[in-house]
Amino acid sequence: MKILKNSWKKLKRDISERIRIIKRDHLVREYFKNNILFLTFVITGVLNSTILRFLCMHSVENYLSWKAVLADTVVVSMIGAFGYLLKPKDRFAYYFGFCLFLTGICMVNSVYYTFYTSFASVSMLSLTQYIGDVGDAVVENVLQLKDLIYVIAPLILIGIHLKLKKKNYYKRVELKSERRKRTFKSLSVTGALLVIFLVTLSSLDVSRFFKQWNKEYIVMRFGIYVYQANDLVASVQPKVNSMFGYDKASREFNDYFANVSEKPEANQYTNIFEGKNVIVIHAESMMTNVIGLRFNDQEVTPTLNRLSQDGMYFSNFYSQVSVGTSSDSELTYNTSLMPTKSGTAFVSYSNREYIGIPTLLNEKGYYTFSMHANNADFWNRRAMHKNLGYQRFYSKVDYKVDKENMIGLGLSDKEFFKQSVDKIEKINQKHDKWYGLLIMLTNHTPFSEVDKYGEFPVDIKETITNEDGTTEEVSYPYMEGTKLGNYFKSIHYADSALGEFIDGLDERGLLDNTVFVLYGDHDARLPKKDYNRLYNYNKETDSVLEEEDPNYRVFDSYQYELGRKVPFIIWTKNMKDTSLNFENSNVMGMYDVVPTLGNMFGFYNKYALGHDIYNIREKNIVVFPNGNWVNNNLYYNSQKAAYLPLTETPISEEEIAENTEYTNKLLDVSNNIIVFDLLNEDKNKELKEVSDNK
Ligand code: GP9
Ligand code: MN
Repeated sequence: MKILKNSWKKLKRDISERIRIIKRDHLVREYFKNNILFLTFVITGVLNSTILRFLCMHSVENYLSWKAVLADTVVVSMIGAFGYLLKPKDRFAYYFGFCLFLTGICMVNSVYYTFYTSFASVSMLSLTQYIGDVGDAVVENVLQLKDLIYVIAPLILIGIHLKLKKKNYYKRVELKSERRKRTFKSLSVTGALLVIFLVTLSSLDVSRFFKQWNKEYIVMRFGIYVYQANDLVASVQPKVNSMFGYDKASREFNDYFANVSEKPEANQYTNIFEGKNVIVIHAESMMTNVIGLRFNDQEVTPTLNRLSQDGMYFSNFYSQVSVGTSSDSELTYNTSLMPTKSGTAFVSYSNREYIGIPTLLNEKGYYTFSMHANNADFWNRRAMHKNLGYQRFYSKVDYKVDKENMIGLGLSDKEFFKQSVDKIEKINQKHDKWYGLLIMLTNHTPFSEVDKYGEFPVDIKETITNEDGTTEEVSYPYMEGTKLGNYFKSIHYADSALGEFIDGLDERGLLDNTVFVLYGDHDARLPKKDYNRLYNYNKETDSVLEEEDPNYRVFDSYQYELGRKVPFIIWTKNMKDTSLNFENSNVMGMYDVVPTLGNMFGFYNKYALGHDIYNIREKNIVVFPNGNWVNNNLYYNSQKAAYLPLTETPISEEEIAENTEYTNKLLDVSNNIIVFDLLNEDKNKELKEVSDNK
């Protein structure tokens, strides 16, 4: 009896389960039937974006990136949800219009990517030279079949539309309340997907989204539609920023430069390098604190040590970057202007007028070029290098990039330099005087490809003698396995690449009449706790010394800020033991490079914000984009309104107030120069006439 009862129960359960499934399937089918237009719109929109990633980025990881698929789904279904607010008869026009728009985005980007290995930007359309370039590109290649594949979306939508028309779908009557309900339901699902998307974002995703220097990354994680919307906002922002306040900005600008001389002030270094060729190294994430550092008696950076010992070495030199990192340091190095307060000069303000070192050297008969074996559109360099005056920008397409030669972001520095020597040799044969900037890449965060950097142990090795007289080698982990330790391995690689480059140039006689300049572009943003381990390692316990320990070295936030110094070196082959071979330890910033080098090479930019270090000497001050500043006496933190004295010299309240005011003024003037395009004489003449006539 009991068995019978149980079997009956089981049967009942099975039957109800089946009914539920049938019901559910029915519901699903119903849903598909009732929402076929919306779903077609969403699926084809997501499909197009996926095809675009597939055709452009050729890697499974990229085109099947679920984050991008999710983001695309959110965007397209959000647009789609509002279609339900319309009466059924008007719905097709709505979906079709948006479908064409989204298809257009995919097509334009597909064509653009073929030419520029990057995604399109709305801001580029405001650059006339770009319209020319892109226009030509489109005309020449309009027949590429792959760019037409995206029309599949509107075609499918038309197909579905015709079917629905036959079935009288559009004649249905839907009450306003029902339409609202359907919109709300679709938006709720979209909202849930959005939440899932947002919570899965990493901090790297978020930071790259806002910085916008790596468009491929944004497309890979956020999809093409979010990328384009993000790009649109970023393109409009500079226009909004420059809409108000021109008169005040222009007045302050004129006041600021009123007493600046039209000619440079001469000193003992004036024109010492006039007419010489120049090689400038933009050393990615190279910091001063590696100079002289050793592990197990091996130098971390033998090349850098040699250059700093045999050349003119500025040991108290700071980079002044903001969120634009590499590009900000290129801006300040070339123009002596500070990074902008919002956005980045390279990405948001590339159509402004700049006075760059290359432009000034072009005027002196130099041939100028830049080299970076990475995507030309990273940090919008294609446009900005041209704007700064580089006559030729050698980018990834000019290099042979094989899988075996890749480390981290792209072509390894060793291979980059090797191929660059050939190019420089050709340039040297063709041009009398030349100036070239080479941007390194391998020593880039996260410094994780340690197996590719070559052997460089950062442990502590010791030989101990046992009681029986035998010896054995012991090792304490020390910096092994830490990010800072990996950084040392990476910088050791970059340094050896640099060494090979110098040797390569020398072998071809390219150093004989050349001045070699090197700057670290910014610090490597390494964890404070790793520095603490570097300076306070207790090998007995394999941990950090207690703060009470007499050997404990304080490494607080001030030490961290001061430790962000980067090297700046001017070196020539025969400088060793001459009057130019010395260390200058006055505080100096990237913005002092234009006036300092200008004096040596005989060019001048009246609108430089820094100073020739040989005129200002120990009175110099370096301001940072966040309002902090440092001079030889103290480091001032503007957020905390606190400072760290660096010498015994007494510090007065007035000195702090004066320097803080100077910093704020300088940052304002610099920002206004870029936002209001104040170095553009033609434009400003026009604006002045308009305001005079008011
Ligand atoms: C990109 C490279 C790195 O091409 O210069 O830029 P960063 O991340 O240092 O700004
Ligand atoms: Mn950089």
